[in-house]
Amino acid sequence: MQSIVVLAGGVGGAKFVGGLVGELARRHPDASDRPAVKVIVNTGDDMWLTGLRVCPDLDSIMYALAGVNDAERGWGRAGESSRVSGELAAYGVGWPWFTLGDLDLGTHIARTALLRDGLTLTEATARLGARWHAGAGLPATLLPMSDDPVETHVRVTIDGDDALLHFEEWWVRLRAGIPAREFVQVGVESARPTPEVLAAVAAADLVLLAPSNPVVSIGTILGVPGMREALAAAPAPIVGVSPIIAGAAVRGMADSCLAAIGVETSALGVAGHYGARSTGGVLDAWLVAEEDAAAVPQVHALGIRSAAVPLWMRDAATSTALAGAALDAAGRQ
Ligand code: FO1
Repeated sequence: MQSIVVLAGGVGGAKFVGGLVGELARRHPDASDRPAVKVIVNTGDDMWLTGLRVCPDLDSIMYALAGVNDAERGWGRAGESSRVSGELAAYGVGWPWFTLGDLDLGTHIARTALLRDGLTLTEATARLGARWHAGAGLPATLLPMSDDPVETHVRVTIDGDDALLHFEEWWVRLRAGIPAREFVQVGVESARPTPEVLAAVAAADLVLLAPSNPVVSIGTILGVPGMREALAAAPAPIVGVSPIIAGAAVRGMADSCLAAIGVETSALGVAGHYGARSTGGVLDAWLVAEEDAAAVPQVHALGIRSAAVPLWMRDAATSTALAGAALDAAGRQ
C-alpha cells in the first residue's frame, strides 16, 4: 500500500489523521515502506478576516500534526497569547468573538503573504507545513480541497428576518444556537478540485472519510464539482467512519447540521447520505460504533460493507486503534 487519502475537516479530522499517522508508524517502523498520507481538507470554513486569509481546518490539522495544537480547546496553538487580537478589538476591526491568537496570526500573515506572492493555497499550505519538526515537515501532505474559494454560509432567521451568516459566525458567535435553515456554499459553482487532489485520489490505494462533520466538512468537500465523480472512479476502496455515535454527534453540532439538510442523526443516516459506491455514492465500507452495532445489517442493505468498532477517539491510543480498524476494513475488500 503506497498511499492513503483521507477526506477530513478540522477537529475530528485532526484527531483521526493523527491516529492514522501513529498507526502507520507502528505497522511500518521502516519509514521507507510506510504508505504516504494525503489529507484532502475542507476549506469551506475559510474567510478573509482583518485582511488575512484564515483557514481553520487546514490549521487545525497542521497544528495537530506539528504537535503544537491546543488539545483542550481543539483549535489554535498551545501556549497562545492574544495581545494583537486585543488591539484589533480595541480598534473595532475583525470579529471580537473569533479570537486570532498571536502565534496563530503568524500563520495567517505568512499564508496571506504567500498568496499575495502568487502561490496557490495548495502551494502556500505546503510552504507552511515544511517548517515543522525542525524542517522535516509534516508526516502527511495537506491538500486544500480546492484552490478556488468556497465559503460555507448559513441561512438563519433572526428577529423574523432572513440572514446569511458566514459559517464561523453561526458556529462560534451563535454557537449554532439558532437553527440553520440552509447551508450555502458560496463560490462552489466555479470551484474545482485541485490537480493535486485529483491525482492523489486516482493514485490512492485506500481512501478514508474521517469522522468529521458530514455536512459542513465532508459534505463541503464532496460538494466541489467533480469530487464525487473522482471518488466514484477511484480504484481504491473507500472506507468511511461514522461521526455519529448512538444518535448523537461526537463533537460539535453535526446533529443540527444534519437536521438542516433533512438527514437523520444516526450512523445509518449518514451512510445513506454519502451513499454506496455501487449506487452512485462514494462508500464501499462504513465503520459504526459498537453502540450502533444494530445498524450494521441496515448499512449492508444499502450496499455498503460495515463493521462495529470502538469509535471514541479519547487519546492517541484510541485514535490509532480506530485508524487500524479503518485500515483493516479496507483489507477486507
Ligand atoms: N472556535 C471558537 O469556538 N472560538 C474562537 O474564538 C475560535 C477562533 C478561531 C481562530 C482561528 C481558527 O483557525 C479557528 C478558530 N476557532 C474558534 C475554531 C473554529 O471554529 C473551528 O476550528 C472550525 O472552523 C469548526 O470546526
